[in-house]
Parts: sequence; C-alpha cells; structure tokens
Amino acid sequence: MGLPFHIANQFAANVSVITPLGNGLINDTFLVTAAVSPFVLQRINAKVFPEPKLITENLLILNQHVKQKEGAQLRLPDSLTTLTGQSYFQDESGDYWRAQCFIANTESLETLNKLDDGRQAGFALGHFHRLFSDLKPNLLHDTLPSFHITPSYLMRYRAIADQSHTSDPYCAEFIDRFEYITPLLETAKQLGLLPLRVIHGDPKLNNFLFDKHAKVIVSLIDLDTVKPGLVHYDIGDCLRSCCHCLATDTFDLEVCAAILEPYLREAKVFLLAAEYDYIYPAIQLIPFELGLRFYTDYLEGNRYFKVTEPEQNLQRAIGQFRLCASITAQESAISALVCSFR
Ligand code: ADP
Ligand code: GN1
Ligand code: MG
Repeated sequence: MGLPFHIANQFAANVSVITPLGNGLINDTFLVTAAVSPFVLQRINAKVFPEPKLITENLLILNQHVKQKEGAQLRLPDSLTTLTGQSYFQDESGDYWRAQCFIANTESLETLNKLDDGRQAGFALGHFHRLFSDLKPNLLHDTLPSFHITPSYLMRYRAIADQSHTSDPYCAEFIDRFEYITPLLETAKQLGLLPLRVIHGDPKLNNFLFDKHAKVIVSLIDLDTVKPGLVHYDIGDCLRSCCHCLATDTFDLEVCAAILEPYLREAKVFLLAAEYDYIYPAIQLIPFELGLRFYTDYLEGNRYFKVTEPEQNLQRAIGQFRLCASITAQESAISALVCSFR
C-alpha cells in the first residue's frame, strides 16, 4: 500500500511527510506531518470493526469524562475531524479512516526495559479503570461484541477444526486439556458475581505511552476496543503482554508483582471482593484465549491477524499456550501475590 497522502489531506492542509507507525495486527497507523501540527492517521479494519463511527463516539465520551476529573494523571488522544467536519473519512474502496492528535515527546515500548516500566503500566491501567469507575459502562458502544468472550472463540475453533485438513498436535492437545477454563469469566459475569465496567480491551505494553524524558506513562492509546466488560480481560491482557519472557515463553513473576501491586493500589477503591477471586483465573485465561484466536486464524488461512509468513499465527499460538502453561505451573505463587496486595 502506498502512503495515504490523499487521505491525510482530508484532515489537514499542507501535509508534508507520512511515516508508518507501530506494528498493530489489525489497523494501519501513520504519523502525518502537516503545517499546523503532526497527527496520527489510522485506517480502521472494517472486517473487524463493522461500525467504525462507534469508535469515535466512544472516544468522545471518554475524553469528556476524563477532562472533568480533577487529578487525572493520564490523558487520552483527542479525535480530529476532516476539513469538512466529519469524524471519519470513507475512501473510494469503502475503508474508514480517522485521525487523532499526536501526543508529542512520548514513546511506546515493545519490551520492558526495567521493573519500574512494569510498575508504571500497573499504575496506569489501575488509574484508567479508576478514572472511569464512575462512568456508566452502558453509555459506551460495544464496538466488537464478541471480543474476549472466550466460549465464543472456542465454539468457532471447534467449527473450523472440524472442517480443517491441517492440525497442530501441540495446539490441538493443549486446547483439549485446558478447555475447562474457557467459561470461567463468562459464567461469573452471567451469575452477576463480576460487574461490567469501562475497560480498555487491549492494554498490552505498546499501548501505553511513556514520556520520553520522565519515563512515566502519560497516556493509554489504541482505544478502539474500549467497551463495557470485565476488568479481568484487561488485567490478563496487560500481564500476558508484559510478563511474557519471549526467549523461554515463561511468565515472569517478578514483573507480575511489579504490575499488580500499583494496579491493586489504584483499583482497591472500587474493586469488589469477588473481583479479586477471579484475578488468577483471568491471568491464566487470557493467554489461552489469545492462543485459541491465533490458532483458529491459522487454520482459517490468516484472515484476521496480519502475518508476514503463513505459519506466523501458529507460532504466535504456540507462544501463548506455552505462556499459559508457565502461568498454570506458578498458580500458587501468583494467587499468593494477589492475596498479599489485597
Ligand atoms: P495499532 O492498532 O496499530 O496498534 P496504535 O493506535 O496502538 O495502533 O498506534 C501504533 C503506535 O503509534 C503506538 O504504539 C504508538 O507508538 C504510536 N501512536 C499511536 N497513537 C499515538 C498518539 N496519539 N500519540 C503518539 N503516538 C501514538
Ligand atoms: C490485536 O492490533 P493490535 O496488535 O493492537 C488484537 C488484540 C490482541 C493483539 C495481539 C481488535 O491488537 O486483541 O491481543 O492483536 N486486537 C483486536 O497482538 O482483535
Ligand atoms: Mg497498539
């Protein structure tokens, strides 16, 4: 794909430079340099987000809420409109594009440099949940209704696997062995044990923006998946991304402690007793779920997650399942950590 100058020009005059940003698996992201100020331009993957305008509406609600809070230590990117005042632009092939302010002097990390980066992420996620703990979750649109509903991913996997001619023995056996954890969070939600809250949906490490100089987190970005959900999805996703030691596919307990302690310090003002009980199950479930999603996509021919080679989603799935196995082996230590921060 060429650089989208004709799209960037819909949002600003005198666009001079466009550079690809990040390495997301769903949308396409660009940094645009224009006469007034730089901005971030994104093509929303309409196969994943069928109603992209709901994303912009959610961002507006979040920004209004956070701006009237005293003492908020995070900012969210503001949406930009097109030169004709539209919240997004639809191109000739039907794709949706949106733009946001660029938060200057920041960087995102692919791996933690030090334990304090983990503490920062734990604080920022807890602070994000706390800032929105008094916003009614049903004011937000559900931009991706089946997102993080693990039993739906399992059903899809079973349907695809039944028709598929390929199978990976490690993945197939892992799924059979761990299938029993699939309904843990959804059942607790349906029983009313766990409340719906405003969640980020995708708080992996590179969605936290660190101030380049002060090394503190100043923003949480990639807010397409913000919706009513369980904070557990976010806790599991943040930990599976930050605590994953890639060389060995093991779960780093020290990093987990560095994240959970400040997270729970922020979250204790709103978290219910039952919500603590489901933290370990969530830490175990979310990598299992992501492995299931990657593996199903591999079996389906890589339609959802971008790949650079055909086996990449299989390798990603194996990495998540091995991480889940490492978490399972450390269950008592992880549960003890959660208890110690209660
Ligand atoms: P993706 O869906 O591709 O992950 P993101 O919204 O996370 O898209 O953006 C990709 C990267 O671009 C981020 O990891 C971050 O480094 C940078 N980025 C995105 N939005 C902003 C912003 N508003 N200000 C500064 N940097 C940003
Ligand atoms: C996708 O595009 P990206 O990397 O921000 C996915 C997440 C996965 C992640 C794995 C909407 O996010 O759920 O955890 O890949 N987002 C969506 O890298 O499916
Ligand atoms: Mg991102």
